[in-house]
Amino acid sequence: MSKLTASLMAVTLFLLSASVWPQEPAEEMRVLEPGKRFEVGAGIHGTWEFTQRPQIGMVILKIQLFDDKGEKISPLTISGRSDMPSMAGHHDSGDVPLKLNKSRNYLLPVNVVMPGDWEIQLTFRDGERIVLRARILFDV
Ligand SMILES: [Cu+2]
Repeated sequence: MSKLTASLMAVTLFLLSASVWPQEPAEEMRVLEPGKRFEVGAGIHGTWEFTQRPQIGMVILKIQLFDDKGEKISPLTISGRSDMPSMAGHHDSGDVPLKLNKSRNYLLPVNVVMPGDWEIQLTFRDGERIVLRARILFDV
């Protein structure tokens, strides 16, 4: 192999390994602040809110994604898993896909069965690829 071929291959491998998505260490899952936009990466940002103040019973989490022009977009799939951190596993919903409605809102019903601290772990995917893992914390 010529020196030129070898260096071209090295450059190609470097470019292939460089991702447009930020790396998100699983053990430091980012907390998404209420009412603030969060960066997903690759020109996508999002917001989240509950459709009403969280209370005992079914609450609906709504997530919206936007491009850098502020247009609402829906290129990703999102799943969410709710539980109480102080009672880990007791109310684990399992990983549930958010439903995309006609207004391009991603919706997740969360069954809040008791008062206390709650967490929703979110996974954002582009096809099969995980592009963001993050969590939402709230108290009821
Ligand atoms: Cu509990």
